[in-house]
Amino acid sequence: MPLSVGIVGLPNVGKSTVFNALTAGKAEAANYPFCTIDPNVGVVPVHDPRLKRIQKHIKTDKVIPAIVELVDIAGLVKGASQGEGLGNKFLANIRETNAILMMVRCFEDENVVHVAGTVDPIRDIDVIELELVLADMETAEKRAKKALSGSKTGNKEAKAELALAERVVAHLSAGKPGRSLEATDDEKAEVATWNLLTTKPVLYCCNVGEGDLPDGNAYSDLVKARAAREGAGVVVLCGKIEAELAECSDEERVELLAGYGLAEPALHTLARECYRLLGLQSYFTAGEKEIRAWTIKQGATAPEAAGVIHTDFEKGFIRAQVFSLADLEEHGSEAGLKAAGKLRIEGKTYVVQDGDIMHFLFNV
Ligand SMILES: Nc1nc2c(ncn2[C@@H]2O[C@H](COP(=O)(O)OP(=O)(O)O)[C@@H](O)[C@H]2O)c(=O)[nH]1
Ligand SMILES: [Mg+2]
Repeated sequence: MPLSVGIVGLPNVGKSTVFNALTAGKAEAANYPFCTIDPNVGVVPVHDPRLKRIQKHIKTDKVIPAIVELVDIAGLVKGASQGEGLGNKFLANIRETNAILMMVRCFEDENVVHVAGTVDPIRDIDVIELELVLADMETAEKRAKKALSGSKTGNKEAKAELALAERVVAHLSAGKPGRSLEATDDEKAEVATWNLLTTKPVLYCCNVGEGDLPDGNAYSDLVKARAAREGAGVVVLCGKIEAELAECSDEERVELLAGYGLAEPALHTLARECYRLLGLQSYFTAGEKEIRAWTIKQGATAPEAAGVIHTDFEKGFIRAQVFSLADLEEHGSEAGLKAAGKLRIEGKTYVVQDGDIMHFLFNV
């Protein structure tokens, strides 16, 4: 199961607009056999400028980017945790994802109804967060109840879990999300197994008006300030324009982007940020047949990285040959790298760095 990001927000904030624009690049993602059929689940290529830079020095037939999986979750409304507007079902959909992309309406448009009547991104974030907190309280209270019966028999572990669950309930009762709970690493690992909604990492996406690019507006500034306090990331985009950019030809795109003062579609940034939000990073393989980005967890070792290509590569791992993009650019080719002593040999304990270019040696 690939890790996925759920797009969460009030109705009519631009979730589906952005989801559809993101998944419009189907041709590229079609390389992937697990490309999903569900209309609410999409596979999005992670545009990585490093792939083009590698291609400048290593001629290849095809370039395959990494992908990230996104889920378009139906809009939540106030009362969702009590079942309002199919809320329970939508909260269950969020539970199946690994991170949350919180879409926030920062555009004025009298033709697009706002469920609360006015544009107010901070209030909207609070409404959504409260529903997630309430759903988590139910989960944590159930945990506490279960641990309570276990602790009555004198079970030490159950006692510890009861204390932890009670702390989590108190924290949530104060309206705070689970991710801001102060706890030891062990406690956090325990809470992670409860699969709370508010411990999932969050990225804010401000959907601003066409005239507000590239920097956003007063509304998105409020979201940025909040995100900074929480240590969360923010991407500013205009859903309407991104939808246009996804549809048009390459030449038109260049012109449109320049007109709005954008270096690239904001969706490229968004996909990269989602990837990072999931704790993922890429290493590359590069040869005549293909240059490809492979997805690993941050902190993965060389054999684990090899295992992403094929389990046999992990089982029979002998060593890896590694070089960096910077060194490739300096020395121009693998032969040049070799002559300069820049082809490193790494063993089983090597922790792969984001952007490493690797060959694996293995036996089966
Ligand atoms: N003016 C404007 N309208 C937008 C923008 N993004 C989405 N909309 C409109 O807002 C409405 C709701 O969008 P949708 O993506 O379906 O919202 P969802 O309910 O969050 O999935 C649609 O009529 C969109 O055309 C935007 O950036 N600017
Ligand atoms: Mg929608």
